[in-house]
Amino acid sequence: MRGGTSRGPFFAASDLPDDVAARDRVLLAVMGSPDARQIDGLGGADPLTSKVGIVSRSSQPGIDLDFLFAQVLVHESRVDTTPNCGNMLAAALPFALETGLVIASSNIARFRVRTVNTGTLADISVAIKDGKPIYAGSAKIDGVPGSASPVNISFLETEGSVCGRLLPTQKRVNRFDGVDVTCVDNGMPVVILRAADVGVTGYESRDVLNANSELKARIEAIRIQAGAAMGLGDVSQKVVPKVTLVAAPRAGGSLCTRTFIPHDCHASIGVLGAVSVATAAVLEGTVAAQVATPLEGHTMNTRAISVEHPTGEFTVNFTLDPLNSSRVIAAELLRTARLIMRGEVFVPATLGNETYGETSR
Ligand code: NQM
Repeated sequence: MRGGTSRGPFFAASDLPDDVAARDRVLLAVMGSPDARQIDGLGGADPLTSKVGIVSRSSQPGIDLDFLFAQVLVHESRVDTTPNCGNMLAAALPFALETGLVIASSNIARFRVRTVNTGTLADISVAIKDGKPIYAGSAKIDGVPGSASPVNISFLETEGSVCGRLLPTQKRVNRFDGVDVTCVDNGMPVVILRAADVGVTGYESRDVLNANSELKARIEAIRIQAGAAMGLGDVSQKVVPKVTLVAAPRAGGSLCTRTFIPHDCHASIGVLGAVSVATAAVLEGTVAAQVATPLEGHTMNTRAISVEHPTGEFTVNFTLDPLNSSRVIAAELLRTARLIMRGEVFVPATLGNETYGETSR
């Protein structure tokens, strides 16, 4: 399925091994990792297309579906389920409708989905016909060609999803290696720094930034210090926190971003990465707020932040606590998704100690 600007296979949890180590061996084989080209599997040789969604009915009261996101590393024999992924999440409900995990009869299917990785909740709605998702439509998201039917996602209280606190260092600004940073977690732990402070403009293309190994080494050193200060321990082997370079907007948005996830520059920006950066932009004094121009037209308890990224922009609409305007109650955004194929994926007959007799579906 394509979910937002990401793509990967989705599985019913009941089709995968219960044992986590065995499950990860299967996922690595499915995607063809570790290998730069993922030549022996389905992975797209890029972190954005080396992702897996695992869906099941939730046993929690008031929650319809559980969605587990797995980042399958391209170059390493490792699967990371620490972070959320709001892009892959956009395909979870269409997958559940396709496979009968949930059944809906009206024109709009609206279900509450828990991202198991961090316990984050989201209300998701899609248009349906005869119980199946409608994929064609006029909604456009930057980073995906053409248009499609909207997937509306309303994230509820994503504060401190991985780190336990919205501002995990309890400060709006920290300084590492002489550079001011803001560490935030509103669905995704992100370290935000001014592009100009690390010697770039923040308007460079993804390819130019990916080729800048000096910049990458500098931000990785900052990320490792920030990760420890955010309570995440040694993050050198983890895909969080992400790093976002910010600069003043230049296309009518609120601020301009280039995000590293965490070692490759994102083609656009992650969903919850955007929610976290946009949240920092509404908190006075943060590095993001220092370069941001909020959009006009907000009310007492709503704000819209348009996050510019390498392939366009991403708008996040916030509902703030009326009693405390630095507290986000809900973040709403638009994604699209599409069923690309359905079928069986084959893994090698023997993985570790298990024998799969050639197939795993
Ligand atoms: O931040 C990329 C993506 C993501 C994650 C990443 C995401 C999110 O674009 O919610 O969607 O940050 O690794 O899929």
